[in-house]
Amino acid sequence: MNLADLNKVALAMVTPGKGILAADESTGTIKKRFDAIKVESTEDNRRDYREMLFRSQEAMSKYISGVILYDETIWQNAKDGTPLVKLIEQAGSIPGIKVDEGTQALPNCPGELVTVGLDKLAERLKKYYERGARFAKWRAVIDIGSGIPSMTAIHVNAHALARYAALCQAAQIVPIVEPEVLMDGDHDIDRCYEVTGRVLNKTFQELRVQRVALEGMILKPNMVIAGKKSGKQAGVQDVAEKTVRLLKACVPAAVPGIAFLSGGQSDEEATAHLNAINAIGNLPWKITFSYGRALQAAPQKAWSGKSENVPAGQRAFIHRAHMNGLASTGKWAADLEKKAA
Ligand code: 5MM
Repeated sequence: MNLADLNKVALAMVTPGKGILAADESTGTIKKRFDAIKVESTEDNRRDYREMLFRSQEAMSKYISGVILYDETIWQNAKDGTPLVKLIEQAGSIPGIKVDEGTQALPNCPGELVTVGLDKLAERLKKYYERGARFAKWRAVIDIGSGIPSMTAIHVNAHALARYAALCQAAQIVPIVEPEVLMDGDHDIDRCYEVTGRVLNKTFQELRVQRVALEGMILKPNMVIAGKKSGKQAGVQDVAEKTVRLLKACVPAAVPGIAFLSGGQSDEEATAHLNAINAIGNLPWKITFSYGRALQAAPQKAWSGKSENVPAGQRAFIHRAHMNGLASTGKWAADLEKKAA
């Protein structure tokens, strides 16, 4: 492992003013997204949609440091035969790859999941590196509910995240470590704080046990936020302060960067929260976005599967990428959204 090079890539992924586009929806997830805009999820439509994003020159070169791809996409070519990976590289952005293979029910833990995909991962990483991937992503999913998460679910998922991260670094690939505490429940912000703390502590404990070099990784956590069904939603400043307080308590300063997931927040909420977190300032890590839905909902709607809508889809993507780029340095303001509208 060349740690200096891993650290260089990790720092590039969190360049101030830029963040990561999570375009790694598995076939089932992208079908759900396409169903919502009444587009059939064919291989060509998935390619056309992602090509539209990767050819958004302004967004890709100014605001997107890296793109997380799904296995199908990393091997796909654009309509003119150029590999999609090349489009990303030509825009000055870094290609990355989702390497987990989704979740399975965790035995003896009703309602809980464990992320799988470690088998043959070393061989897969080698092929992805040859294709151009310089970072990878693995997402663990922790749900909050009555009596969950169990210690077992937190432990097995943290263990798998660390196994994955160690394998990535051995393959000269920067691991994005994503322990996602879902915001689907009716829990309040304090319960999210408590659970996210347990999850982050266990994750870093496992990363240390498995000798992962913290300087060569990126953390992709959830923000500390109330569940979507909670009647007690926290304000933007409360989310920002509790998130920063928890991260300071759990995330070593050796980690170069933190890139949040959006987790089902609205586009503008995800931007406002990121902005408020960065506005607090004096943080030991660079903090940015690694959004899927909060970057793509608007371009998906604007595109709606029609080639004549590609410029509108690209405009919508450029706008969201720009807003989040500003939020990554605490320079976003709500009136910038209205101006664009
Ligand atoms: C883009 O969504 C990613 C893939 O999800 P599936 O593996 O379930 O298809 C997902 O891992 C994503 O990278 C993160 O959860 C962040 O996305 P959001 O939409 O929460 O910002």
